[in-house]
Amino acid sequence: MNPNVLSIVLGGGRGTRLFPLTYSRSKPAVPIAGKYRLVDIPISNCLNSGYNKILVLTQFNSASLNSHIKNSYNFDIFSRGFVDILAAEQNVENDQWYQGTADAVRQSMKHMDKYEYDLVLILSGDQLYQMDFREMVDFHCANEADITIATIPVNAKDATGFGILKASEAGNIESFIEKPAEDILHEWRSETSEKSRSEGKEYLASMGIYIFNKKVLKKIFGEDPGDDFGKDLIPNAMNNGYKTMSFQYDGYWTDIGTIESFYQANLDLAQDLPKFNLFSTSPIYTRARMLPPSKIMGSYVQRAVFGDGCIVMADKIENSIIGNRTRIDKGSTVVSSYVMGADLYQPTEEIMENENSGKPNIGIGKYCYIERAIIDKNARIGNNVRIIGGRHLPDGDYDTHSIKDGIVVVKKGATIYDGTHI
Ligand code: ADQ
Ligand code: ADP
Repeated sequence: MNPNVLSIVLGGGRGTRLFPLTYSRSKPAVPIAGKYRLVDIPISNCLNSGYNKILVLTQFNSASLNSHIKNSYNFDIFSRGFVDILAAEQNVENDQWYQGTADAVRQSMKHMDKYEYDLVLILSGDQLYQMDFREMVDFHCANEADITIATIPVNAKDATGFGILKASEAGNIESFIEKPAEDILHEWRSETSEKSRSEGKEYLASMGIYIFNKKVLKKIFGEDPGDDFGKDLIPNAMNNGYKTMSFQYDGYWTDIGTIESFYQANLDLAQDLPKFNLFSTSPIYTRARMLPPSKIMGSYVQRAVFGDGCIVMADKIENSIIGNRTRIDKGSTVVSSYVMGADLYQPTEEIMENENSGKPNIGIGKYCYIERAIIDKNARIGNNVRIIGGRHLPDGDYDTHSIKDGIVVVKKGATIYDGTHI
């Protein structure tokens, strides 16, 4: 069995939970792990599974996402495949944005009809995981399912944020509830594996990864006006007798839709044995940039991941991700932070000129201390700046930075002048 699969990446609504990283770019274009973009994760999983017909649905067709996709996914292996962006568009029948995940796919059906496919694989754009979708497709076909949902055991604390389901031993989903309230959660407990139970994971959550038979999806769209898969289409389809299966996944998977989860998932990559393996035989694809190697001078470095083309003279870099083209000057310390880097190198004359006039250069200046922060691209951090995130800081949004869950997020291109303390 080798069905023809069309993959759809749900690239996000406004991405408000990731604000200010999504202030000037669409969610799929948010940089992760020092050299990738969020959208590279689901796209790479598709390509590594042999599925090379991919549509990315987004509300904001930003130049940044377009240029990333165009520059990254055009080599020979895609000769019969493609990665295309479908942005919400107004037309004669519809002048609305996508109203939800199902509506985004519904509105894209007319474009999807141009392609030959048997199955639609629907993926979220804000999750970090490595999964071979062929196993899920085989499971779907072997069970002659109408719909298959990838699922994972989670604990009670996380369960209220997910679609929770109960399935038979064979994997038939018997009931489903989107984001159950805390007071009824106990009714949704499942028999999970011994290992999961020992980790307190007694609930089976939907990973928001779905396979639909093409005909079934079209039929459901005709019957159900609902806007969301989790809230409307999935529970309704089950009630209407469509065969819905649970494909249980037991690898690493995490949602990175909030600043805190995004920060944690990034920093985890710098640990001894990260749960997400960047050094795997299944590569994460991204744009090939032809940057020079990174240069590090006189720094104490512990648990850090560097992108390409960095120039680092810092005293200390610890537990941090340092993105492409980052420049960190003498005497500075960066701890538990994600520095995204820069889009360009400033010419040496400009750097000298700024040093003389007191304007901070792109990167981190001299004698700074940065802890528990995300520094977005092209930010200019002057000399003797102290940014120390932590629970003592209340959430807030300011000209140059935002604070969420104690994490200080310096905005893209912001200038933090010499001597500033945050
Ligand atoms: P959520 O993640 O809360 O729950 P949602 O916010 O609808 O669901 O997002 C799913 C994906 O679709 C995300 O990648 C999001 O960015 C994207 N998306 C949302 N609205 C969109 C729109 N209008 N246009 C394009 N893309 C859009 C879902 C399921 C739960 C499941 C979790 C797992 O509903 O049942 O447990 O995913 O993370
Ligand atoms: P974002 O990461 O915020 O989505 P973009 O994708 O819009 O950023 O920008 C990245 C690209 O833009 C890079 O290829 C970089 O070469 C180019 N770029 C951005 N700003 C400048 C600039 N000021 N000068 C030259 N190139 C730039």
